[in-house]
Amino acid sequence: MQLSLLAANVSGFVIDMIDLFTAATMNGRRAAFALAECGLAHRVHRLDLDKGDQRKPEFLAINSRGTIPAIIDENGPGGTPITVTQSAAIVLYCAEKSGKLMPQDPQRRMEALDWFMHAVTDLGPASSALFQLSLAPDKSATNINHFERRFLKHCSDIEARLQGRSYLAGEFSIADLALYPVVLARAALIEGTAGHSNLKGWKQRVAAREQIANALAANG
Ligand SMILES: N[C@@H](CCC(=O)N[C@@H](CS)C(=O)NCC(=O)O)C(=O)O
Repeated sequence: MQLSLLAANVSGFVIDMIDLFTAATMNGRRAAFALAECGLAHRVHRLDLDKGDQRKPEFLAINSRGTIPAIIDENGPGGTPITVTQSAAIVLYCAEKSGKLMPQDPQRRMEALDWFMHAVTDLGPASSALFQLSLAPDKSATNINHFERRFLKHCSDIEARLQGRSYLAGEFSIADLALYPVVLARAALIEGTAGHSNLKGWKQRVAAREQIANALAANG
């Protein structure tokens, strides 16, 4: 990990540049996709989690919890620097800063927030539980089956919501952005499960979005 200059300065003009500290994980991708979809200029600092970059003093000075993602925006609210260290908060920060990803219509806006929370507080933790089980010394088939069924129950709710809709709030929003990295992380489980055709179609639509595809190709 290399911490470079936090604000680029060309011919006296400060470029509005955000520093992203990330890795190719569900939460890291969420932040990378948000910056890309919102068209916010950013520099990527990749951390090697296996080598423990997240526990190095220079990164702990950015996020004392020692987890990615984190962003530093030297040109934060009121022109003052800000650090944001939760993937969902980074999505909201990018949406607010850019005016993108949040529907203008009040009804749709609330729906976007509702499904955003579903992705972040229901599907995300269910996926993380499966990840933790894969690391556990005792890989109990009963436990894995329990959490897979829990994850797929949430997928069924998404499936119903996508009936007759291209995106969760009718237009591409924070909700789809937050959900996509979770679906990527559990792609094998979803693809290996019969049905869920709305969800599988949605996954293809999101994958085809230029900014998402570019961010995935660049950052993994
Ligand atoms: N709630 C946080 C979770 C962040 C998190 O757990 N990040 C993981 C990677 S996805 C991490 O940095 N793990 C390294 C570690 O815990 O040592 C978020 O959504 O950003």
